[in-house]
Amino acid sequence: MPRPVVRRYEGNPILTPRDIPYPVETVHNAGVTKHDGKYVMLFRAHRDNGRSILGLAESDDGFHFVARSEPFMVPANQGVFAEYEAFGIEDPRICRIDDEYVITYSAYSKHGVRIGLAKTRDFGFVERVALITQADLRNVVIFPGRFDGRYARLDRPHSEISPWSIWISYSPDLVHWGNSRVVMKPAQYHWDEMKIGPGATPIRTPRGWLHIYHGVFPTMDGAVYRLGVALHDLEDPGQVIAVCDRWILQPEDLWEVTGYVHNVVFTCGAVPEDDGTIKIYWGGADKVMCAGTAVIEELVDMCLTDKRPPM
Ligand code: M1P
Repeated sequence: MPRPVVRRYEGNPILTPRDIPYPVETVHNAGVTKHDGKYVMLFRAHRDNGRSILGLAESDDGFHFVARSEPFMVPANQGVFAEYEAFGIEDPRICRIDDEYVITYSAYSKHGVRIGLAKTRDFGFVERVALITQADLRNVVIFPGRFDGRYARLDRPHSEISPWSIWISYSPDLVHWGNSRVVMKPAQYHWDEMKIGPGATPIRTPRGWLHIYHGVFPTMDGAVYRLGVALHDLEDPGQVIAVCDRWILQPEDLWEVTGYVHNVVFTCGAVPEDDGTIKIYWGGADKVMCAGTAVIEELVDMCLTDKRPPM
């Protein structure tokens, strides 16, 4: 049997609700980065009212994480953020820009889902900056770079006519976004035909920005969430160089196949290492956190050799 491109860590799941020192039902969909030599994981956790908060866990090796005693962020209780976070905050992504970490997260309320942007320098103090989308747009990942002086992000609006595609937008200041256009669409009768969404913060490689995204396939037994890879142009990330036609990870382990939502692997974070590998983190069945490793060049090769036709 061929070696899997993503090697699951043998100690999966790496973080579960039982590891959290406050009551939570799930620990999943975490953004992960390195800060001061440590891995920092911001995870989503459901409380037993069904609404989500963000917790923080730290690790020396990227696999053994210890959760802090208190949540990192809970829905705001005053001002504009309270209005739009009332139903919970979810799916954080972390992007390092200069000496700050920018966090994007889904903010749910009776008005729909928006994306909040917060900043921290040290994962101690965190400051909410702005709500950077209108309603019904999720999965914002920011590129860790500037393009002609502008920031760029990938996101995923809801639309019946062009269902759940990936778009790019640009901003001079991370707060005001525009020049939006679609860059990737679900491929009919492929593993990601129902919807796709940005996943981990893109990784810069010599051959392009590597983006690990999620794709969903509808079955008679419900939706199946898998992970795939795409390559974006280094200077112009709105140009998709290649999308791999094969998935790189699908639900297989027991805790990916069954949990809070069955048959889900969902990523919000991946950390490139100096040795050319990448640690990929994913939520298993919306219940636990898992990790695996891959060789970055192998993922890039997959994009280019198993490239699907342009959208
Ligand atoms: O339950 C699977 C996922 O469903 C939603 O993701 P998306 O909108 O991209 O399909 C989110 O609720 C996500 O958190 C969840 O893991």
